[in-house]
Amino acid sequence: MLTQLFLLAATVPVVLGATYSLTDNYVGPSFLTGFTHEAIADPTHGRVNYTDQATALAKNLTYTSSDTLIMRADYTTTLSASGPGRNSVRIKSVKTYTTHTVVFDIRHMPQGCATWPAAWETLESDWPASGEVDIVEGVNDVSPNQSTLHTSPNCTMPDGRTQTGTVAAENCDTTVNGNAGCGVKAPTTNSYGPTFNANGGGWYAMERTTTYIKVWFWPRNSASVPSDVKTSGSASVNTGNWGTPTAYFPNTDCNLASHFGANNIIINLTLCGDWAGAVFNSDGCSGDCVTYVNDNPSAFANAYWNIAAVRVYQ
Ligand SMILES: *[C@@H]1O[C@H](CO)[C@@H](O)[C@H](O)[C@H]1NC(C)=O
Ligand SMILES: *[C@@H]1O[C@H](CO)[C@@H](O)[C@H](O)[C@H]1NC(C)=O
Ligand SMILES: *[C@@H]1O[C@H](CO)[C@@H](O)[C@H](O)[C@H]1NC(C)=O
Ligand SMILES: *[C@@H]1O[C@H](CO)[C@@H](O)[C@H](O)[C@H]1NC(C)=O
Ligand SMILES: CC(=O)N[C@H]1CO[C@H](CO)[C@@H](O)[C@@H]1O
Repeated sequence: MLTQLFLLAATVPVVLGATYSLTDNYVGPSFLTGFTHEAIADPTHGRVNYTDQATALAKNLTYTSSDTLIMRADYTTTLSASGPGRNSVRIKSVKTYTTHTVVFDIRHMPQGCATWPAAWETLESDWPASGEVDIVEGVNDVSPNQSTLHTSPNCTMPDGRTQTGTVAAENCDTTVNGNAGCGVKAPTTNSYGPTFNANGGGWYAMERTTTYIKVWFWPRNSASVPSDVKTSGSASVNTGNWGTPTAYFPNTDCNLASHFGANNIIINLTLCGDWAGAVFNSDGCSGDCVTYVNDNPSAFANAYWNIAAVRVYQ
């Protein structure tokens, strides 16, 4: 009996979740008012020209219908080597969020050599002091497909966390390990890129409290996706029913309250740049990344996000 009790206690997550109510339901056209297009120079030095909303809509790089947001890189224009990069999109929520839960219902993410898509949260004007949570990010169609925190100093993650993913690194401090952050790799092969897309995508969710940050991923056909995640426009979610997260970032060796402030939700797609460009050849892509982007527009036909919804619960 004692053994049973002990086993039971040992398998229950240390911190259970909570119930949250829907506060922002970004679907279709509401992305055009709830998010801004950031026509900025890519801070990660990608071969892109981030377009403003008017340009993105006029060129159909951003497209919405009642239940769909499409955002893509241009896939018809051959670029001049001396001109700007390939037109692409980067959007940022108008609102900022502190403690909250967010669900991304994604049907397709950008794929192809040179692509570097990311769905993440930060406050650009106060980075890294306000923290950064990369919910899904990868390059050139390959792993790590990981979830990562990037913070100011004195924030590390402990061994032995209750999570399904595998640890890539434990120090979240941007000033160490070349800003690799403390990442956890998703265990499922269909969590990123072509396999994610072939499977109809799925749901990424992130819960941020003052004591932990958790990230979950469920493939589209998963038998274990919670009903409140699966239901479009679900009025509330109970993260306590969501099971073991893919990534669990507790506050045991990191004061999350002091390392994370109000963050925007950001979705971007760059090409080449500091990460995708640096590992282009070792990821199985041929030639020079920038030349590839300039000369091969049709290679970017599948470099698009198709997002059903981003739902924020507080
Ligand atoms: C680059 O983006 C800017 C801002 O949206 C836009 O005005 C410009 O036309 C784009 N460049 C090209 C070559 O399309
Ligand atoms: C714009 O893009 C959407 C989504 O990819 C597509 O369905 C639509 O046909 C495109 N419109 C034009 C005018 O090309
Ligand atoms: C995602 O990462 C896992 C390892 O954590 C790996 O097995 C899988 O192949 C990766 N998926 C893709 C599409 O790269
Ligand atoms: C580092 O964080 C711990 C809590 O995780 C705190 O007790 C300690 O004072 C912090 N040290 C510094 C130098 O900020
Ligand atoms: C995919 C991509 O462009 N990701 C980057 C978006 O921009 C921020 C910085 O502004 C980077 O940290 C991301 O890696």
